[in-house]
Amino acid sequence: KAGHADAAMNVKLAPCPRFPKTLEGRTHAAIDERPLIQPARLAAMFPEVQNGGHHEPTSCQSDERTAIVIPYRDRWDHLHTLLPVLIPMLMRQQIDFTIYVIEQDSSTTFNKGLLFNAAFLEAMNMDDYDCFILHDVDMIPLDDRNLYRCNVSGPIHLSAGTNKFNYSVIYDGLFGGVVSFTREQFRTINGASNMYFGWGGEDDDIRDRAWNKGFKLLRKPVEYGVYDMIRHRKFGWSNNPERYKVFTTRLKRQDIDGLNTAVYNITGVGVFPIYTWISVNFDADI
Ligand code: BGN
Repeated sequence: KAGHADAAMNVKLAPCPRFPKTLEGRTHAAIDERPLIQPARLAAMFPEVQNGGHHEPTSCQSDERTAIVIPYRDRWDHLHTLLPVLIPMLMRQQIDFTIYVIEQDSSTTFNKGLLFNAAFLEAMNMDDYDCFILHDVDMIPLDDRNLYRCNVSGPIHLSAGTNKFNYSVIYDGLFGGVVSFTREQFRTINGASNMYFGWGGEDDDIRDRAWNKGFKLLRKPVEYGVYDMIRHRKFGWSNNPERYKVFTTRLKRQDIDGLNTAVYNITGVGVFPIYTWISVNFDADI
């Protein structure tokens, strides 16, 4: 009996190292060299990735379960340019991850905050995650030293530098692009505001929710917190003119507008080989 216990102990995996040896550092591929790879081929390229877009390290025990949340509408090319970079990077980083594409399936103006809330609630229904990476679909990570992990002292802004802003932090409060929240942080801040329709402001709002609840705001160094943003066809076409007005009352609304008031309809769930796809709409009278 004791022998069996010993054998069982031996197969128990060691904790994953803080800095995996599999990291490669900064990539030098140019943005227009990045191919769009359709899902069937992606699935064939990464047979280790399980249904729903799940993978966990096989050589060590990860201490964090991570949901990658990608808000989406009508950006097939962006999504399938991001994934061929993101999936192998997360595997090199030895992250225990599941990829969620959260699609706004309605013609109402895009609402990223509400998509974040819906994805958080639905992902937590499907499984238990410790860490959420909120990831714009057009942000291609350039350096795998930018570990996709959470930190208990505060949410992390991972996309410090992008090509669009010459790889520098354009203003100190910048908090958009790619950010991470622990499950508890996201719950404590009551998630994101549901009130930003269209481009701009929702990221400044979620940043202020975090400091308002006493979290430190962390940022990766631009040495490796770097991304290429895929060029949009018509950049800024749906700038939200109302955003300044909504922003003014953000802290008063924090506890009454967010995760606890997110209203959406699920119109489809697909557990595909490389991602879990959840479609929602925010249409009236639901
Ligand atoms: C800011 C936007 C951010 C955006 C960055 C970078 C606003 C403030 C509205 C109250 N903020 O100006 O949302 O991520 O630019 O493009 O518009």
